[in-house]
Amino acid sequence: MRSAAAVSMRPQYPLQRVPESPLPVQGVTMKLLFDTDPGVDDAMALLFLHRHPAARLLGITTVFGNAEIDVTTRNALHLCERFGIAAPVARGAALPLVRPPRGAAPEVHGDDGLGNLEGPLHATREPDARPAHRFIVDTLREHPGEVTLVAVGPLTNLALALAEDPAITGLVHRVVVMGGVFGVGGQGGNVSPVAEANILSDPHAADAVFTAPWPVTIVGLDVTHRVLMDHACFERLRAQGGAEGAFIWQASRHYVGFYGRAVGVAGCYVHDASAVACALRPELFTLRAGPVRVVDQGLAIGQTIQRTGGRRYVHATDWDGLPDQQVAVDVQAAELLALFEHTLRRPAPGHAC
Ligand SMILES: [Ca+2]
Repeated sequence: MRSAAAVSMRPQYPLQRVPESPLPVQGVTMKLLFDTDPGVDDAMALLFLHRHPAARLLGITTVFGNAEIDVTTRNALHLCERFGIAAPVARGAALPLVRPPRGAAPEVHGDDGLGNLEGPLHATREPDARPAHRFIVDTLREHPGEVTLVAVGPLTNLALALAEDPAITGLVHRVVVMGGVFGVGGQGGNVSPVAEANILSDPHAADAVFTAPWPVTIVGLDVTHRVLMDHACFERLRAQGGAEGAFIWQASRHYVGFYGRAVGVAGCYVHDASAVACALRPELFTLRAGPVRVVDQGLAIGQTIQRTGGRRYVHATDWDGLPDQQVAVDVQAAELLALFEHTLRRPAPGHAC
């Protein structure tokens, strides 16, 4: 990985309209890349992708975040081996581009990043020889216009890929990000009053990703905090979800405990899997268009701000000339949860969720 100092934060793109991005026809396989920092909810999202019949996972790229990069990469490899996921895993960034790392989150995701599972987590497979950002560039070039890039961790790998090859903005089908919070309905952040964890972990990278001329959909806390997976759903997955469902139940015990103690909810919010759902079923979300910037210093570091309604401000021009991105402002939560559960559960004819 190149050093942070060598990375240009804002590659100079020719100003262009973000092309319309037609959705794949229903029933047609969707090619996806999954950028992730497993992470309990990352594991849930990965297994959701793995089990969905329309998803063709081309690769997994890892990033620091919920745990250190050695741990998140080991966890991705372990999940692939454990559940027969053939997609290659490419190891990504160990540190943010500019700011100091925030450190891992064992209080949320456990010391092993996967909820303190019993026993050592083995992985005999080796990662792809390429760093994650090069793997992303190569994959987008191999499948021009076809790949949906789902990113559910800090956005460092995506920013490095943009810096290395700005032309990838014209090669991706769509980018779907789990991150940020936009104050919809008074929703606040989860690591500061205004910041969400993935964005605060690398605000410079997030700003580079959101201001690049490619189609980005941002699934933030405004919607993920409306998708609450309750204890009954976890129990149904444990009983009827096969090996994946049993794993999700086991790995989520520590995570659900954190939510109960720290947030006061019974179950957990569905963060990363909501981004996967948005990639697979975007009609479940209400989106709002407008350019998005990220505060990269000071009291509000990590805050995501969208300029809405096409309004221009004479004395605030930092949003001018940037592409409209899509921010999720509402979600059909019950339908999303049903999609997740039905995808993970073994067929159980005559038994409704
Ligand atoms: Ca994550």
